[in-house]
Amino acid sequence: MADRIESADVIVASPGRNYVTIRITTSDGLVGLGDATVNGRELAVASYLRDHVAPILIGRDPNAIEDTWQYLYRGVYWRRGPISMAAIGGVDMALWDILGKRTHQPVYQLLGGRVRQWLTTYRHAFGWDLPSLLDQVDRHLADGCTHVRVQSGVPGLDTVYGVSRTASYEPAGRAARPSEERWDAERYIATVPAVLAAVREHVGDEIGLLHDAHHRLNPNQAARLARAVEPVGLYWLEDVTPAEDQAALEFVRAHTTTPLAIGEVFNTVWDCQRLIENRLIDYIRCAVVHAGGISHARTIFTLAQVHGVQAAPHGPSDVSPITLAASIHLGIATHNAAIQEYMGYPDLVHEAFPHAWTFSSGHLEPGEAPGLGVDLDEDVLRAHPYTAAYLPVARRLDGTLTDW
Ligand code: CS2
Ligand code: MG
Repeated sequence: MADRIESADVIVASPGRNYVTIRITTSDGLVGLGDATVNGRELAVASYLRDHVAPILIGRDPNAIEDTWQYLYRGVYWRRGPISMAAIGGVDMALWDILGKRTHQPVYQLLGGRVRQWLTTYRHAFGWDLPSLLDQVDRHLADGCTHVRVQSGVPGLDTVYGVSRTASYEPAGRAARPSEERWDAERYIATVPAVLAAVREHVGDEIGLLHDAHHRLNPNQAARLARAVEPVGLYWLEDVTPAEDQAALEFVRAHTTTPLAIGEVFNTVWDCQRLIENRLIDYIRCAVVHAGGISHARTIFTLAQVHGVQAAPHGPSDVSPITLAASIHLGIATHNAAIQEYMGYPDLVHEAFPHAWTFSSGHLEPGEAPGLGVDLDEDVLRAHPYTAAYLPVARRLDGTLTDW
């Protein structure tokens, strides 16, 4: 009898931070892994998978990757959104992983083979003040990086997106409720251009500098910031406005030549079709896990290629090393993949998810292991159970709720 999906189990654990993993096993003993982590809503995805997806996967053909994607997307009627698309993303990654193991091929080969030898990456540098920020920038450059994302403190604000008072940055606080932060866009806009200019002065013109506005500006504020940083020559300015307001980027695009990137909160090609087809952005940033897996991220990146938009998959520490592996395999085989975000992981995460992919001298490489090349250390995962953690909520100085 042809092989069938025999079991699908969901592992929620917290080796340093919460991750959701789906493990699919076939009747001929192959095991595939997929990441289904949604930062701050992990249990929702775990339930979606355990209660509604795993039972209907049993008995299906593990080789029918596209049919399974359509079965889980169109077959559910209530479609799109981060929870369902991360669940589908996890299943999709696991099935590609299985196919690679069955054919003894790394996934990038199943996707058409290499278009490049390695993936250029960008790392995160942050600092409350300029000296501490430049110190982090210098460390990444010394490590061989050619692109660095730069986030700084803002005078008068106790918290700012992307900046930590410790050496590492994890936005999801372990607590039963989200923390609350105060935000002021005008103070931020008044601060950032000078910081970015100082970093440009420090690193010279050859280094790619990126900055993430994290969905916090209105269209006019976004256009003002994008224009103010034009002399810096950014590689990109990310998430200048709330992503669901695609029309906002028409306004911003009309006022600046600063390259624009967006997409980490998008879950399907229909969320960004207008942005891509009208060339309102230069980089589409969907995360493989949150955009329905390798199969659908490839759809998005292919549409982007048609319209001259480049792919730059989201790669924060709150997607697991399985998503990063999938991103690297997809990026190595995708012509318009420009750069891969690599925030890095604490040692415990690398221990929990042993992986064939490697990072060195600013480059990511997939390795040659069959499938995605990631495994699970179940002892480490068992020793670090899920702990409730939530992304912060942001309010303006007058208390109005705003975008974090
Ligand atoms: C950020 C993310 O890396 C990025 O570009 O926007 O780290 C984002 O803040 C987190 O994924 C939220 O969980
Ligand atoms: Mg971002």
